[in-house]
Amino acid sequence: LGIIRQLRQDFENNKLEVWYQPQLAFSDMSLKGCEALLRWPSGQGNYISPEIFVPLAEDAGLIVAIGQWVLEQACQQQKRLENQGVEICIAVNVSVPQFKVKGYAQQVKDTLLKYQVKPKNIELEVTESVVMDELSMVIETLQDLKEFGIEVAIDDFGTGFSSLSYLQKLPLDRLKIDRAFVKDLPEKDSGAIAKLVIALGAQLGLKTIAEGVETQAQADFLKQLGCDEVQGFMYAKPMPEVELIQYIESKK
Ligand code: G
Ligand code: G
Ligand code: MN
Ligand code: NA
Repeated sequence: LGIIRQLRQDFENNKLEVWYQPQLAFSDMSLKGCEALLRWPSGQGNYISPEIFVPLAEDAGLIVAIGQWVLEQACQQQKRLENQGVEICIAVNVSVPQFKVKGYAQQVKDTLLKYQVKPKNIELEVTESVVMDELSMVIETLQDLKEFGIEVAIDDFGTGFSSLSYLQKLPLDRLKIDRAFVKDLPEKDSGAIAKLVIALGAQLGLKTIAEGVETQAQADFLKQLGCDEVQGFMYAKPMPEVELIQYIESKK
């Protein structure tokens, strides 16, 4: 079976999973949100990496349906947690083909309304490739969603090939510092880049979140530069819902 046929079949048979990775405030290490991350089980507790199958699903157009399903899962998860007294924002990754669907903004709004999720509690993560693809269309869609109250983050910031000019055109709330710039901290060159991105965020009135933080030295460096939030294996790995609830309980 081709990998796409298998993916489509598993998606239709409800075999895909959404895991959640906590995002914490540097100020008090409180839980601010979670990033929703797709997981495709391949048997015996193994998973095929989204880095492999997401690009294939994008090419096959399958990401449109899967992406909508992830959003619905995230909305339901957000609501379940809120009903248990834990109000956090869930971030969802959005691919280029999803933006190209006519009426995408309305579809997102309808989904949030369906699950009665407050727009500020859902964040869309877009990469520079989304922005590069069709800037004016993306700006319009994001502005529409921003007016509705949804949060918008730039993912993998600094790793694409776009100019910085889009930063003033997009209705952004957060910059996500890619783990490529976190990995070698506090080494000199990555230190300079992390410092620049955090300062840029502050100047533009955007929050900054560092991804891929694995060591205390990296965390200390980022915190001291004024980075707002952190997401990384040092704090918590992506986990299924049951474990997320245990994690939240253990933090109380
Ligand atoms: O979970 P992991 O860090 O292995 O994810 C690798 C990449 O897969 C992420 O950088 C992200 O861009 C992508 N990814 C994970 N889940 C989703 C999803 O629901 N939609 C899209 N478009 N990409 C995702
Ligand atoms: O590109 P995007 O930000 O969407 O991807 C998030 C990916 O980063 C997820 O696949 C997640 O598993 C991974 N990730 C999150 N924290 C860490 C970390 O501390 N170290 C490493 N190596 N990967 C991480
Ligand atoms: Mn992401
Ligand atoms: Na990233």
